[in-house]
Amino acid sequence: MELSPIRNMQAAADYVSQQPRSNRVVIYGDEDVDGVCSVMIVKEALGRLGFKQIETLFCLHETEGHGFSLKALDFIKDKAPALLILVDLGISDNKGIAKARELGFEVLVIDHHEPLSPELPPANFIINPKHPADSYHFKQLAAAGLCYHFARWLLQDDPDFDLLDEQLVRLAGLATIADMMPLEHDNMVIVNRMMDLLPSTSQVALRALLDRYLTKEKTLKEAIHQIIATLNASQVNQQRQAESFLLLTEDKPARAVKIIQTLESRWREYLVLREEIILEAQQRLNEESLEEVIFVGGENWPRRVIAAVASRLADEYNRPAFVYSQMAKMTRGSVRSPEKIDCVALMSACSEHLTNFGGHPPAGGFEIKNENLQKFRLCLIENYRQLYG
Ligand SMILES: [Mn+2]
Repeated sequence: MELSPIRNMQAAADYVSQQPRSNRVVIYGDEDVDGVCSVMIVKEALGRLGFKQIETLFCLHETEGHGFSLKALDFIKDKAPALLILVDLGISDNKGIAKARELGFEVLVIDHHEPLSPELPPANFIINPKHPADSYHFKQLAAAGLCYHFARWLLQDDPDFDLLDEQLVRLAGLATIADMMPLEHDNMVIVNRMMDLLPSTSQVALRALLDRYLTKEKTLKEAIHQIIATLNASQVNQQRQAESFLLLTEDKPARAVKIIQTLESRWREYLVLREEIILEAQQRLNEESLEEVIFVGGENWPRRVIAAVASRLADEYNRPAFVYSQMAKMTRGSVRSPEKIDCVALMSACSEHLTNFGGHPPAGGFEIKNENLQKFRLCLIENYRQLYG
């Protein structure tokens, strides 16, 4: 595979390579599988380069939403001066990044989300194919795919890179599937290599997961989806450590199996909860006349199920589904839309009502003050008619 020509890959890799190895590095990532794999890839690469002080932390979705918030910065501010690497988030976190620079962090953003405003955050380097100045032809890499390419830049002179390369591409491939990125171009190369290399892995957690899921009746693809489902049941604790990260970095098989069992039992609880909420949503939709855009939610609908509920409703009713969880003042929601309908475009057209939003054409998320919910709903319907009616 060639070194990726994505903008800033080389410049950022040169910059990192020139840092004294005793410098502190903080890697901060999203809590989902893509974020966790991204953190792992960057951590492995920097460790291989000889960095001694690497800390890894994750975003608390449930309470802070997506991104690098001022609260997150508060948590890490004592670690400055340091190199702060934000992965799978950061591209729209102008405030948090500006403040981090003031506090003495040098900031590298490796993100694949669409920038929400034309003004980009004041990071030292931004790697994001969706950056307006990036001319790379393929924009749909997962964050872990970007991190993998970055690792290749960092370790291009390492004579023993091959073994590590296999380890990293497995993570990048899993993340690409978990993030539902289109399986074409670079993604296809990464995912095909992962499929070839996964069954032979000796990495403790992946080995334990495969031993459980890759049974005689199951295809490799099915086993991979089960691995991702288990990893997705992970939570982040108050120290901002993600269980899935602890699992994937565990080197004792018995302990890995214990973490897997915890995640599996949480996954089963999650499935029950998800079906309850889907049923409630369907009942409500069937009582009312169906609109072009599904907009449904509830007070304290658990945030971790709403993305899956949106996905089910979008499939079943074949229209964009906005599903939300309403809290005291704020509401957070997830969107899924059928093929050819761009949910980010719909939200952009109504962004005046939102406090935050983001995502890709088929899947996204939003954050809104409760008082604007109905205005947002009407705006979505109106714009849907204009764009797709
Ligand atoms: Mn991602």
